[in-house]
Order: sequence, then C-alpha cells, then structure tokens
Amino acid sequence: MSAPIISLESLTNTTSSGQLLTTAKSGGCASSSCGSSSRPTDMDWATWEKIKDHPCFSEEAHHYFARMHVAVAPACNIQCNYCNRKYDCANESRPGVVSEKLTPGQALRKVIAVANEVPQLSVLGIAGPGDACYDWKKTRATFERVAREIPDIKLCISTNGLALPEHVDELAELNISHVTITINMVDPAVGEKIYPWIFYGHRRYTGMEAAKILHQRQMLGLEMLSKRGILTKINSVMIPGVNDQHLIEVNKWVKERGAFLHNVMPLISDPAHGTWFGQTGQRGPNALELKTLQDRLEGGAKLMRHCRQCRADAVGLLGTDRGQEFTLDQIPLEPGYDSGKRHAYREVVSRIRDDHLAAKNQATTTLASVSVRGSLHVAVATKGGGRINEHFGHAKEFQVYEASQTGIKFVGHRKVEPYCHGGWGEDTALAGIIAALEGINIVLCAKIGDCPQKQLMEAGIRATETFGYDYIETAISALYAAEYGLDLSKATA
Ligand code: CLF
Ligand code: SF4
Repeated sequence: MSAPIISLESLTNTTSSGQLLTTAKSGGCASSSCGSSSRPTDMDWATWEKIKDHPCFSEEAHHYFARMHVAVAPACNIQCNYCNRKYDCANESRPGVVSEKLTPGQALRKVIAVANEVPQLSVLGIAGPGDACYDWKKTRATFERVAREIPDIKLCISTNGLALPEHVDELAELNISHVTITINMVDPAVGEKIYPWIFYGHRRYTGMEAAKILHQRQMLGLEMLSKRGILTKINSVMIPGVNDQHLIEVNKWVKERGAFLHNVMPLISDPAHGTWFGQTGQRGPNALELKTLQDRLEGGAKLMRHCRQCRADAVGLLGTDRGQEFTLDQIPLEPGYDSGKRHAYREVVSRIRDDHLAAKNQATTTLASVSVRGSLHVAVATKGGGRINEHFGHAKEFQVYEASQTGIKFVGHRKVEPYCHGGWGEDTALAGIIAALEGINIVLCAKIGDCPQKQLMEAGIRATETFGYDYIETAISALYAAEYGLDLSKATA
C-alpha cells in the first residue's frame, strides 16, 4: 500500500522538530535504515551512500534534498570568455548574478541559520564567486568551521581545476566528498577560444600555452580525485560553434579518468552581462540543441540533466532558491545549531523513498506492458518529494519527463514566469509559459483554472489536475498507457 502523502510543504513549514518527528512516525516504519532499498541496481553501496542525499549528484535525491552555497571565495586565477568578474563565477552560477560575499565566520553563521530553518539541507557547496581552490584559505577555513558544528553535512566544491592538484590531499583530509571541475575542452586549440589567459605559478600565460597548462592541470586533478575515491562531476559549458561537437571528446576523456557525472550546461550569453562572448554576439544553445547533444552523449560518462545553474549563494531545493531569505541582515548574530528538524526530515524521507521506488517500479511495468511504441513529453509542476504538488499558476519551472516503452526519463526543466499574480492570471505570463512548453504533450499540476487550461489546449498542450499529489511516474505511466492502448482507471482529463 502506498505511504500516506506527506507534502513537502507540510514538512518544511512545520515549526518544531517534535511535530516533524510525529509526522515521520505516522503511518508506518520510521527507522532511519529504511530507504536503503531505493539504491539503483546499477550502483554499488559505497557510491549510493555518497550520493543518496546529494541533490546534484543524484537526480532522485534532488526531489528531497537541498544544497546551499556560501560565497566566500572571490579570487580567480583564469579568465573565461563567458565571465565578467563583476559577477559570480559563471562556471557554476547563473551569469550576471552578484552574491553577498562572506568571511568564513559569516559563512558559518549563515550555514547554521539555514540548517535550523531548512530541514532538507544536506550539502554545503562553495562555488565561487571566484575559484574555490585558488581562494583556498577561505574555502578551507569555512569547511573546517562548518564541519565542526554540523558534522553530517556533505561538503562540496566547484573549481576551474587549475589550482586543484595542489589541494587534492587537503580535500581528502577535510572529507570533501564531492568535487566539480569545469572542463570545456581537451584540445588546447579549442581552449584558446574560451580562455584568453590564466595565472599560474606567479605568471600570466595566454593563448595555446595557457589552454595547454589548464588542460593538463584539469586532467591531473581529475585523476588524483578518482584515485582517492572522491566523486567528481564535470561541468561543461556548451558554446555553439566553439566546443559543442568537441564535448563528445570531452565526455570520453573524463569518463576514462573516472568522472562520475558529466553536466553539460548551456552558455547563457547576454551583452548586458559584459562578457567577451556576450559582447561579440556568441549565442548560447537553444533547448533542442542542448538536448540533442545530451542525447548523443548517452552511453558515455553518466549525464546530469537536472542542473539549475544556481547562484553562488543559492539556498534550498534545486529550482527553488531561498537565498534571499538568508542574507546577513536577516539572520541571528550568534545562532546555535539545532539538529532536530534535519534529523526528523530524514526520517520522513527514508520512509517515503521506498514507497516512491515501489511506485516507480510499478510505472516501469505498466510502460513495458503497452504494445504500441510511442513517446510522451510531460511537464510537471512540483514542489518536491517526487509528487505533482504545485499549482499551475504558482510554478516557476516545470520538470520535463520523456516516457517511452522502456521507461520514464527526467530530461530537463523549463523556467517560467509564474502565471498567477495575487490571485489573478497574467496573460503575458501565460504566453511565455506556452512558448516555454514547446514540444510538451501534457502538463501535470495540482490545480489549474479553466482559462489557462483552455488556452494551453488551443496551443496543442493538454493540461490536467487529475493526477494532483500522485507520484510523477505513477501519473505519467497511466497517461502513457491511456495514450497507447491500455485501459487504466485514470486517464487524462
Ligand atoms: Fe553546489 Fe555544485 Fe556542489 Fe551542487 S550546485 S557546488 S555540485 S552543491 Fe548543482 Fe547548482 Fe547545477 Fe551546480 S544544480 S549549478 S550542479
Ligand atoms: Fe569567471 Fe569562474 Fe571562469 Fe573565474 S573560473 S573566470 S570566476 S567563470
């Protein structure tokens, strides 16, 4: 039998850890050993333990767990043509965004404040605003202080890789379990089109020489991390006409050197950001070009498709940034850490997860029993927990799934301006949402009004609240079966 629905909202809005624990214990087993069977069959136990609560390294975990970034590392040792130093490191953050820079002491204060308020918090990442390895002293001091106060938080960094090799031993010693390296090329001839200069060994290098050094350091750093069992994700910025085709080669190289994940991100290029690429008219890829490349990379290093190109001060579940609630002026001066909410939340998730996995397996069986081959592109409004639990009008993004006889795949997300403003629908926002949902067959949400539903239908997109609060996979498999021949009890409205 399905576990009772516990909405993420009810968990995260609960004010006391006692209430959370009551929720956790309601309706069945609340042992923290539960959830263990939700390990994917193609993964060993040790790897599963490392990723099961990391929202970036596991697509499944991103429905439940949150990360936060602290912007403690402003200095950088290279220049990327898609970066303007006025803003944060665009290797991991959305370009054009400025974060509140913190000292390690302020960062600790912020992490404690967030951990007390956001029970989903599982990972602390340092992703700039410059390079975490180059600005090492502040990175190290921050991790040391946080690990002392909150020992069970996972530590994660993102780096361009140039200063990585000299810090790998310290990363291991500090128990930093997850590292991201941005690798945009393995051929310096491609690299010189992306990096005008680097600063290395007290010297500035340019052109081919710079790209060659960067490439060698990135490969060395990756190999060293793999040897020490630190999980590595590779971010690559897809730059049409510069490295888009070349990323196939990059994928091969990083797979051979032990990378766990490859995250191909679209270049976001805007003249207003003042970057070289922005000012010279270099465009980013459109959604279809990105997906086409990602599809070509299937079978190589495992792909990450759920990246949201966060800010260097992002807080919360991926896709719902709460960073602006935790600026220094809003948090206590000396917060004391209370682990209660985070522990209670884990109890709840461990139980829900097994139930979710059973629902997924059932969905796969349903899909396999459909005799007609087909595909369905579904956009889902969700607040997390793997359920269809967001109203159409409140959605800031839709998660996109592709269903076929072989299974249901998360393939990305589409950001939108929410349709509903203070109880009223906004027509211009709806036009934007319809444009963003190009290629989608069906929208699933918890609630939708007649007016937007009708306008979506006129644009050839069905929308339904029939499956509100169901698991995403349960709903999609029922829709797929209804579409391609099985007579299930639930069909599209
Ligand atoms: Fe942060 Fe990056 Fe660690 Fe995640 S983000 S340092 S690996 S904790 Fe995640 Fe954000 Fe994408 Fe980065 S969604 S931009 S991949
Ligand atoms: Fe900018 Fe990051 Fe590149 Fe440094 S590594 S230039 S901060 S994008």
